[in-house]
Amino acid sequence: MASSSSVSACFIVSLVVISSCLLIVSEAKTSAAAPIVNGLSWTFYKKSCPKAESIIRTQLKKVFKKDIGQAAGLLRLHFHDCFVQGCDGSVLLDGSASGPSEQEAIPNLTLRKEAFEIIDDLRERVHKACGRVVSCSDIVAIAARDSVALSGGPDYELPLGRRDGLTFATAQATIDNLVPPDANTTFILNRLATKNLDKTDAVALSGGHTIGISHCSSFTDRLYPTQDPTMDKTFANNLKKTCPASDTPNTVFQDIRTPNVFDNKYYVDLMNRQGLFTSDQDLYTDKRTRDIVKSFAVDEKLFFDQFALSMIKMGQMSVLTGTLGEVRANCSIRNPDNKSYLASVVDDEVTDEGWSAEF
Ligand code: HEM
Ligand SMILES: *[C@@H]1O[C@H](CO)[C@@H](O)[C@H](O)[C@H]1NC(C)=O
Ligand SMILES: *[C@@H]1O[C@H](CO)[C@@H](O)[C@H](O)[C@H]1NC(C)=O
Ligand SMILES: *[C@@H]1O[C@H](CO)[C@@H](O)[C@H](O)[C@H]1NC(C)=O
Ligand SMILES: CC(=O)N[C@H]1CO[C@H](CO)[C@@H](O)[C@@H]1O
Repeated sequence: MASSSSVSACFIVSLVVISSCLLIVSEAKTSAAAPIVNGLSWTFYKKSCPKAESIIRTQLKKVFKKDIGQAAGLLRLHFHDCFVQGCDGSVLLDGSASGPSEQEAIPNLTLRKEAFEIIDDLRERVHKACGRVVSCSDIVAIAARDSVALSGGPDYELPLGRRDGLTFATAQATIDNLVPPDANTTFILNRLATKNLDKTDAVALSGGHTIGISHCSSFTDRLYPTQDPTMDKTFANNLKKTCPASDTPNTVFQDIRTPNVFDNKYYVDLMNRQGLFTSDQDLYTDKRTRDIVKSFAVDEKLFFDQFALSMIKMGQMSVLTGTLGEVRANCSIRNPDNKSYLASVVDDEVTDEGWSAEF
């Protein structure tokens, strides 16, 4: 961890000159980035599951070697989890007899099935190593970070310690909290403002569309019956070939330049009027966000640094910490109120003293 190694560097230096120690400490905080909410910590699993992050990364390297497309699915899963009811793993919960869940809402119908399977497989691996200590919501956050890093994007430390929610979000809450692809910039900025995300966050986070795919139905409103005049004509004609009708079950890449690489080409696409959704292209059309798009298109490092900051911010929205929520034994269902069930799935969670010592 950046923070712990810089603390020891500080100790050694402080024997010599105290002023350079202070300098190192403040630099370390900047590089660890972003303020963090109460209850999360940069070193949360240091004692209880020190290998958690390396187990996840090692496994995801194998998964992506077979199919790099899964990285996009995992990144999007974290976004959906956080926007609806906070980053509490609610997106993973199966619906129940009591009504439709987040999973059954329209936007979720295009979440990849494999993403859910990968998350629960990671959970099983981590719980085998450490017991039921690491939450599903943290695993989703780590997997999203690793998806970005292993696709060529920025790598960054994550504050951890999220707990899993006890309730799934309704299908209506999902629609009310996510952003539809036909949204304009006003809609996006207003909705993100309700989550304390500003226009720079909006433009940076939309850069997640530098990887992954989309189904025809998500953008054919820009092709039929009338073609969106803000869309490049050659680009539109190619989309029409793949999507001759809005219900064609085909998919296209979101970033035509480098579809599987996490880079800043998404913004170059926008400047060439090759953004796939209205929500993408309007960020370049709208005066309030246009210069941010341009700045990311010409400076990849600027985008990477901002993306990491915005992801850390998004990843802390309405998190449950401390004794709130639980650590699920199965990411798809909340823990049954049954001690022998929990004992039968995995070792029991470490004692309260065990994890509270992490703060
Ligand atoms: C501004 C709001 C956003 C809108 C309107 C939006 C909309 C969409 C839509 C409609 C799709 C395609 C679904 C399909 O047809 O298969 C999609 C895919 C995707 N989105 Fe977003 N999204 C937004 C923000 C984000 C954010 C913040 C991230 C992550 C940081 C993200 C990451 C992704 C990824 C990686 C995919 C590809 C998924 C895959 O290949 O399975 N999106 N998004
Ligand atoms: C943006 O979309 C909203 C509806 O969501 C609409 O009322 C508004 O007129 C649109 N603004 C512009 C500038 O197109
Ligand atoms: C988790 O729960 C789901 C839903 O009940 C079930 O289908 C699945 O087999 C469970 N997974 C494990 C690893 O027990
Ligand atoms: C508790 O879990 C055990 C082990 O899975 C199961 O055999 C038992 O039926 C469960 N009891 C209740 C009351 O759900
Ligand atoms: C990818 C995924 O899990 N999607 C779910 C969305 O909701 C439907 C209906 O419940 C589920 O069957 C899907 O599995």
